[in-house]
Amino acid sequence: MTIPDLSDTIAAISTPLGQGGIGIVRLSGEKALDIADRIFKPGRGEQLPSTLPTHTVHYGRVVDGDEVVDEALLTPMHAPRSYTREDVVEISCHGGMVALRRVLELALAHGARLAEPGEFTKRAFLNGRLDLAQAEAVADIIAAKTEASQRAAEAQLRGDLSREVNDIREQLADLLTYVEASIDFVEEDIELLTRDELRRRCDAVTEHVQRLIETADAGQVLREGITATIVGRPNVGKSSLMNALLRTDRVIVTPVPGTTRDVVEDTLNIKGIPMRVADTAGLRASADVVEAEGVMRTRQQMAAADIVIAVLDGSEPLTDDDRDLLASLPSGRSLIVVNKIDLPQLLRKEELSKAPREVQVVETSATERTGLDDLEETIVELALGGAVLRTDGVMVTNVRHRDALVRAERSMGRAIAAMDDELSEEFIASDLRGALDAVGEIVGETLTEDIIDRIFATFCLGK
Ligand SMILES: Nc1nc2c(ncn2[C@@H]2O[C@H](COP(=O)(O)OP(=O)(O)OP(=O)(O)O)[C@@H](O)[C@H]2O)c(=O)[nH]1
Ligand SMILES: [Mg+2]
Repeated sequence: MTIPDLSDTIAAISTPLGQGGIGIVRLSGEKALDIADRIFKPGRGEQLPSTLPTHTVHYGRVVDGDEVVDEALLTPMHAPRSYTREDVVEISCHGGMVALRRVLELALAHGARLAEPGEFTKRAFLNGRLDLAQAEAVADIIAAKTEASQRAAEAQLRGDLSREVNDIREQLADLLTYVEASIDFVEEDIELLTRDELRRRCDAVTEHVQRLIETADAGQVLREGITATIVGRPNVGKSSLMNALLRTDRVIVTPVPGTTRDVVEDTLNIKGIPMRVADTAGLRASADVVEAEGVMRTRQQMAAADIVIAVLDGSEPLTDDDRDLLASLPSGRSLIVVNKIDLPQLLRKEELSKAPREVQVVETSATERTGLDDLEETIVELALGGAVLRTDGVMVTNVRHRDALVRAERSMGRAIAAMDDELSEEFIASDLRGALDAVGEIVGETLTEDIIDRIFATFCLGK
């Protein structure tokens, strides 16, 4: 990997765009302190920002020549004790867009370059403060939608995943050394590690890799969340159920069938899993033009969602529209909700066999708020598909990491097969190296620059 030019000093607004009490302009690089000297006058005394002690906060004014741009607080953080390991200056000014832009423009006018998205974190990575898995965790923390996903990202930032990955890399590197040594010493007929011992240790590494892969299904659900669509014929209580899950009156509910005409989406937290849920227009065959369009959108939603929640009205016998819906439920990712169980029940349960066999049935009353816990549990079960959400231990949440582990596992499989077939050491060594490279991608040891650039490009500006 070629190291990109780190000599530029970068600057960006690091707080969200919009109005806020305060906003922060951040600078990082060799000229950060020098630029601060030119645009910031500390409140008392004639001291220049570059002479102030590191990690201290100073009141003063941002100035453009003689003109005062804003009152602000300045925090210098000298290299290497900073986020990027470079000299960093943070200027906290008033959080209006005009003030922030002017401070940023001043920094740019005095020699800084506008930072690219994720460039501060990229520098932290390139300067060895974080490895790639940890750097990715920074973006995950910012994007986390539930406490559980935030906790998983925080553990990754702390280095929990990196430690396990580095442990695997060390073991692989050891094995590779033995195998390569036995290639070099083949004439002397020295066997540094017996084939049995080598085989045993390869199995152990493979198992470790597999243990991590096993956490990835749940991990991905936790990081990326799932999407669910609530469908059913008009008036069965879809919107009421959506509101009950959200614990708000987000969607309009009326006794008139056909109330919801478009797809209404919101995000909720289901036992720690972020879920994007969509309430849809009731499905029925005969409908006006507007409703027909709604029905079409409902079908699109159904096709795209991870989970389809089909709602039936327990207080009425099944209708033809219900039967059509049950027959069209995608198997493996649907569940049936029999709603309105607070009313006398006229729905005959035997008829639910119209649905694919494995579809689970949950009974609720959206208005009385009963059965919701059961519903949430069933949704989580379906989302995880047998995978377990761990509250302790390392979890692989990132598809990129999972993909690297799967490739490592395959390489290990080939290495073990080569041993079993008593092939020469060269074959075993090449597969072990393949596994080592694959695992190294997770922490960023073995990746090309453009892939690394692509990873950081998904970060937000100013991070
Ligand atoms: N008794 C009872 N009434 C319910 C329940 N859930 C919903 N309702 C009522 O059923 C009617 C329709 O509810 P909605 O939530 O608007 O139904 P919907 O499926 O979204 O209907 P459309 O948007 O028209 O497709 C309203 O009058 C609700 O108060 C329930 O569990 N029990
Ligand atoms: Mg509705």
